[in-house]
Amino acid sequence: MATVIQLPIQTYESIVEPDWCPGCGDFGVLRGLELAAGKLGIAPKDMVVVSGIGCSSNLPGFFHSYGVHSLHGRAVAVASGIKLANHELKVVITGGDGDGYGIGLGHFIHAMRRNLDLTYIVMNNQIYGLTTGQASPTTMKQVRTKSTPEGNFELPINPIALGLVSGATFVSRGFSGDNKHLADLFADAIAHKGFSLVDVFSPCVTYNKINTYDYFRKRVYKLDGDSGHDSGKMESAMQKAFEWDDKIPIGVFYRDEQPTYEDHEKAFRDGPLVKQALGLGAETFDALVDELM
Ligand SMILES: Cc1ncc(C[n+]2csc(CCOP(=O)(O)OP(=O)(O)O)c2C)c(N)n1
Ligand code: SF4
Ligand SMILES: [Mg+2]
Repeated sequence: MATVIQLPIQTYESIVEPDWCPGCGDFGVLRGLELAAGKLGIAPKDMVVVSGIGCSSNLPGFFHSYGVHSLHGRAVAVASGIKLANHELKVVITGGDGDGYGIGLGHFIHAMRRNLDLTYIVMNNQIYGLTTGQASPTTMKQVRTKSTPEGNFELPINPIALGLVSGATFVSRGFSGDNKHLADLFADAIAHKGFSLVDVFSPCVTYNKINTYDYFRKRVYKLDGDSGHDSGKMESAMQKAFEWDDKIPIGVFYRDEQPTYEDHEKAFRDGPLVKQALGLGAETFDALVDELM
C-alpha cells in the first residue's frame, strides 16, 4: 500500500472567507473536510468539490481545490459527469437538505443505485437557510416555519433509510458539534470505494430554533465502539436508521464493498476518458466544433 503523506489544513484554505452566520454548523463541516483531506493527503489538484445552491452549497468557494458551484438540486448530476470524465479525481459533493433531498432527490437516488465512487456530504439543518427559513424535506412534523405557520404536517424524509434502500455502500451520519468524529467520518467516506453518504446535523442558528446544538448534544450517541451495532448488517443498520426522539445515532450505519459503476464501464479500461485519444482526426474534430458551437 502507498504511504500517505498527510497535509496540513492550511493546504485547503481558500482566499475567500466564509460568510455564514457566526455559529452556523457549516463551519464545522468545512473544518472537518479540511482535516479529512489532510489526513488522506489529497492534493487540491486531485480533488473537486461540487455543490448546488444554498448557504451550505457555498462551501466549495471556501475550500481550496477544484470546485463547481452548480444549480439548485443539480450537484449530484454535475459531480457524476466529472467523475465519468476523470474517475481518478476525488469528487466530493457538498450541499443542503433542500438541495439534495428536495429538488435534487432523483439524481441522489440514481447515483446511489449506480454505486458511483462519490462522497456526498449533506449539511442537514432541517430548513431552507438561504431563502430565510422555509420548511425543507427534513423539517420535523409540527415545526413552525415561514412556510408552515401552523406547524409542518408533512412526514420528513429519512435520509439514512433512503440511502440504505437505494444502494449506497457507505451510509453514515455526523454532527457539526463533534469535529474530530466528523473529520474521521469524512475521511472514511472519501476513502470508501463506492457511493458514500454523510448526512450531517449542521444547525442553522438563525432560522431553526428547534434543532439546535443543544438539541443534538442531548441526544446523539456514537454507533462505533460498544453500541452493539454491526455496520456490515443491513437489518441492524435499518433498525438504527429509525432511532430518533431521545436517542439519535451518529457514525457509520452501513458499509459494504461492491463493484462501482466505474469498475463495470468498459470505456474506462484504457484509463480516464480525459486522458484517452478522441478517436477523431483533427479535421473531423474542427468540423464538429464548427457545427455544434
Ligand atoms: C430552481 C431553483 N429553485 C429555487 C431556488 C431558491 N432556493 C435557493 S437555495 C434554496 C433552498 C436551500 O436549502 P438547503 O439546500 O437546505 O440549503 P441551506 O441554505 O439550508 O444550507 C432554494 C429553495 C433556486 N435557487 N433555484
Ligand atoms: S442562515 Fe442558517 S444555514 Fe445560512 S449561514 Fe446562517 S446559520 Fe448557516
Ligand atoms: Mg438546509
